[in-house]
Amino acid sequence: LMNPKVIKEKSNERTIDELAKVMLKHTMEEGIETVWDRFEMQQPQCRYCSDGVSCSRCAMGPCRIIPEHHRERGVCGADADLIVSRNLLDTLVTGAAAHSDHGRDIVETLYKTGTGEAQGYEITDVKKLEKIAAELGVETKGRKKEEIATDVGRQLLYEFGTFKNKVTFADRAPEQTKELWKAAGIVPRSVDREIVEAMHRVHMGVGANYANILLHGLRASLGDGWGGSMMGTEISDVLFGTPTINQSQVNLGVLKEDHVNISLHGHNPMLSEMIVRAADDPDMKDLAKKTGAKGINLVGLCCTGNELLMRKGVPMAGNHFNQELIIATGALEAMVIDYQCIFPSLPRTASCYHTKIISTSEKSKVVGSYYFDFHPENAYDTAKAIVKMAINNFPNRIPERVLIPGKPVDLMAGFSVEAIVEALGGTVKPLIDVIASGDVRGAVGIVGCNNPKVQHDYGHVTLAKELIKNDILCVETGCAAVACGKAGLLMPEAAFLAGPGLKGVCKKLGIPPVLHMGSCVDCSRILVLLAELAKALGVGIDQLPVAGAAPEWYSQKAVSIGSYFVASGVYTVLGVMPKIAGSDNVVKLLTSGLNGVVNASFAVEPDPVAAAELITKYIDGKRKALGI
Ligand code: SF4
Ligand code: MSK
Repeated sequence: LMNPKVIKEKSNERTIDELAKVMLKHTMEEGIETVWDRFEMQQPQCRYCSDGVSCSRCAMGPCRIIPEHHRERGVCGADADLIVSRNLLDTLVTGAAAHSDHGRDIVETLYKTGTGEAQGYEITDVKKLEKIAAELGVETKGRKKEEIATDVGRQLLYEFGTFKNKVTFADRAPEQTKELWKAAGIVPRSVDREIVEAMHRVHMGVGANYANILLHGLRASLGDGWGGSMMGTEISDVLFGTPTINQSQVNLGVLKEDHVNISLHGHNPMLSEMIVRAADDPDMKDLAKKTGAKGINLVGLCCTGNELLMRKGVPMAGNHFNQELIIATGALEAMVIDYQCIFPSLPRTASCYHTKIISTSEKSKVVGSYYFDFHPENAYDTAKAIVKMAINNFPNRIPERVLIPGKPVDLMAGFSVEAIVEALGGTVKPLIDVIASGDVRGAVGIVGCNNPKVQHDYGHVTLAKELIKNDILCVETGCAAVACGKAGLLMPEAAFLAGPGLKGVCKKLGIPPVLHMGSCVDCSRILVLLAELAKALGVGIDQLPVAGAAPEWYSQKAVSIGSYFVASGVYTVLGVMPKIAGSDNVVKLLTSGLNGVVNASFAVEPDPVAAAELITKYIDGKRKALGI
């Protein structure tokens, strides 16, 4: 058993989220293992793997590059540059595949909604469907929305394959940006092709030129950002509604002691939107009352939570590192998971409480969870069965073990590009005007996850606070947005922390200095916003006074996001070093060489205060180049 002083120190060191601190203390006292404990147990982590110079790609290996012991090549002859670049491409396309497969699931749901095969889904945003139809050349005149949806779905599904040879949404980028892609040979041809080709290129004896491998990584990431992810975002909007500005609440305090609490965790709104509808079913509400609960309380986690928060204002329980802590409250009847960012050990955590972990994706079965075979065809019935299971678990709760650690914080969310443009009065011009006048110096997209290498939420919150102080508007997605929500930065009142120019703009528009733009796939919303701004100014994205940052990233998806930001012309600062330090050439290419290709590059800066300085300097340089 740990001594109380150590417990207190550790909870303070591990997170800045005040309610998470309470829960961390509780888990340590109760002997419940968390991500931070496992991270500690993994120390020291392998130096060769950390530097990216270990390879176990084929059966002649595993190999490691250890120059001081004259091990300069793997058995096949691959040197450090090749091993590092192949590993990085592998990581990147794992992320691109995750996003894009999510996008495909959504597009298939649209298609099946059109053909009448899907159960319970509707086409909610017809205007957006028609806009996308026009981009794809799908006829809309005199046709039913279901017919249009079927054709739009079919056209987008073609873009995963090789026949069409086009990712239509990439046409949304400004001409200057597309010219850079053409010159570099990185125009994405199809969503799946770039990913599969990457797996081909990393096979032993195929790609042997590190620069060529990394360039393909940029192309695959563009297929994700402007393809798979953008489809995920856009078609989710068509099915479930384009987000509008709303108010809700965030942190573990959103749990209700007298309600059946169900958390929705993962990424894809296909299932969680149905759970929202099922929980509203009068039969379910009655059943909840019969078990002695006052009602059903749905709360979000990670990006499924962000999807629901953006569109439905469903309260958000927390980000990536809150997923174990919410179980330890003893007040959670069920955690419903779809896929991505779900700790495989959750059923182990849940086994210490009455919580049921309910998995729903064939792709993401988890040992120890209850599995429901969820498909668009059985969506509503399955959602009801899941809600019923959660309700029936309410009597198993042990009231003496319940610890809801505090009160929730208010936040504002729903800043889709459409909502931002509406708040600006119908065009992006007012935003350009305040950037030109210097009231807003620029904008930064802060995205990504939590990582135990960084104090939980510290990177996100500190960077955002430093940037807004410098009159730089922040737009955020994923766990970064949730971190800032918990810290109170997603409310208009947070404008008092901003510099005078940004403060004035926020006050005038009634918006926060940090805007929540959605889930990880919604980083594509940031691309669309950048494209709109660049086109209005008649420049490429690389010329805008903007930057990207991922202060606490951990996932392969974040590597793809960072890469499509850079490939689109956005300088991007990472708070965690990728596994590339073993190759000076790869480091050089990514941190400076790409400037000669896409006019943007990566930087790594673990200290968020120093990262803010870097970014501010960069933005000032871009302003100067634009003559503003
Ligand atoms: Fe070793 Fe080359 Fe095989 Fe990698 S691909 S494990 S470096 S032999
Ligand atoms: S959930 S990818 S931890 S942002 Fe999208 Fe959060 Fe990162 Fe997952």
